Amino acid sequence: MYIDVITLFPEMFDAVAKHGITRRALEQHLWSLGVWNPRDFVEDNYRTIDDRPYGGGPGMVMLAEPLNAAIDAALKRQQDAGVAGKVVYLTPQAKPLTDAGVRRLKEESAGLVLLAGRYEGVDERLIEARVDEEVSIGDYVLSGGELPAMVLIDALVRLLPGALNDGESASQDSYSDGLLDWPHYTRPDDWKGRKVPPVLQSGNHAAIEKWRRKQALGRTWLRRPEMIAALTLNKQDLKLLEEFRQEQAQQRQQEQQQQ
Ligand code: 6GU
Repeated sequence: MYIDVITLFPEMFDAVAKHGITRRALEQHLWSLGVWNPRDFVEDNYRTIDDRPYGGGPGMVMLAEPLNAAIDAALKRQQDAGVAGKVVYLTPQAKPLTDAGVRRLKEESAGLVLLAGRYEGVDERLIEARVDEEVSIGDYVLSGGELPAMVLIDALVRLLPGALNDGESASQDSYSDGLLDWPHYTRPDDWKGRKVPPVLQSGNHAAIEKWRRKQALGRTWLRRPEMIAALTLNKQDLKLLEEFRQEQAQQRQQEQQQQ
């Protein structure tokens, strides 16, 4: 996958290029990263990339032309590699990204040009003329599109075949099946009086699998009921969820008796 980013802060992208799973995938050539600073596409001595908004008001607006030239350079890198890039603008004025949205972006295009804005925004005419899609990462405001672009990059790269090793990919499956993950434990088996659930040390793999499924269903029901409502659970899952509810009610009773 070809990813190019238009940003006034190219060094920020060291976070994905030089660390962790995204770095390893970059070294394996599963993806490539180009970073373009619109300032490098400005002729004037001050290298101006923004100006005051027409109509007045606070803040500054990014100029269309330096962004336009940077997008051209980014698309040329992708076209030279035989990839038709799609231009994505990271902005809080869009629908928030979902697991399905990340998978769709990955399938739709082998090339993405991510436009990370700063200040109050980008001249609307640049968006009309050059942007194919707008993406937000959630309903809160950040100071720029760089962190959202890196969130999108991380989510995309994890999906590329070979990016995760066997141990890493198991945990990934659990969100794509529409459920939250089950709880995890490691040594010691008693930490400050808190014990590991005995079933996990039983060696009974069927029982462990059943316990994990029950916990995933129960957690999702407790924390994200709307996710459970979106699923059609089979008989076995319905039974597990019912067991979880009963165990949970028992635990609450016990806690009340202790008080
Ligand atoms: Cl994509 N950009 C900014 N500036 N803030 C955000 C966002 C994007 N998504 C959520 N908040």
